[in-house]
Amino acid sequence: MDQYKEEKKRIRLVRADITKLSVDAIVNAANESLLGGGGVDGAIHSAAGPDLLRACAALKGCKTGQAKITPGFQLPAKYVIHTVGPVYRGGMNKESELLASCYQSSLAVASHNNVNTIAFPSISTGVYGYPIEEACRIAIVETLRYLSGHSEITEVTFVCFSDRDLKIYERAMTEF
Ligand code: AR6
Repeated sequence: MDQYKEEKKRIRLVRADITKLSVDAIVNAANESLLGGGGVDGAIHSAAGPDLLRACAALKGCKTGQAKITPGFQLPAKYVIHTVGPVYRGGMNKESELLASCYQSSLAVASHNNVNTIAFPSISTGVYGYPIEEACRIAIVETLRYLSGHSEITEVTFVCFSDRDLKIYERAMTEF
């Protein structure tokens, strides 16, 4: 597909720990309480320090599919954009719309806060059980669509936590 040839050049795939990245904003795969958890959420809170939890508490939660922003505190990233992915319950419970909404909302919050470079983990594909082959197609297609209308976002990094996940993202990128 050549439709997104230019937008694809603004996407980067890496295998990394997202807490180490020096980008304008990293995205957190949070839960509706925004009060921390395991997985990437736990890693982000421990790297950012306790001020992040205080800032999150002031946000009074976040609905599934939406996104809210805080400073990055002790992280190299300037901001954390917290989004809440859907729990995967077989795929017939609006999971794909809600996951698409996470990417759309996070990118919109980025644009509104002068964020040019943003890094996403693979939202919902850990504890929340979303099959990564499907989830990463949603991540890629929603990002490409957004990038085509928003030149202010200059780079989107998809951060994979294993070689297996990176290979799945690399394969999916070739489909677009
Ligand atoms: N850097 C990049 N990716 C990571 C890191 C890291 N440091 N650590 C884990 N991953 P998960 P979810 C990957 O479970 O499925 C929390 O308790 C991981 O390999 O963190 O959206 C929240 O509070 C996987 O590919 O998030 C929620 O309750 C991806 O990040 C719940 O988990 C997402 O896995 C959210 O579940």
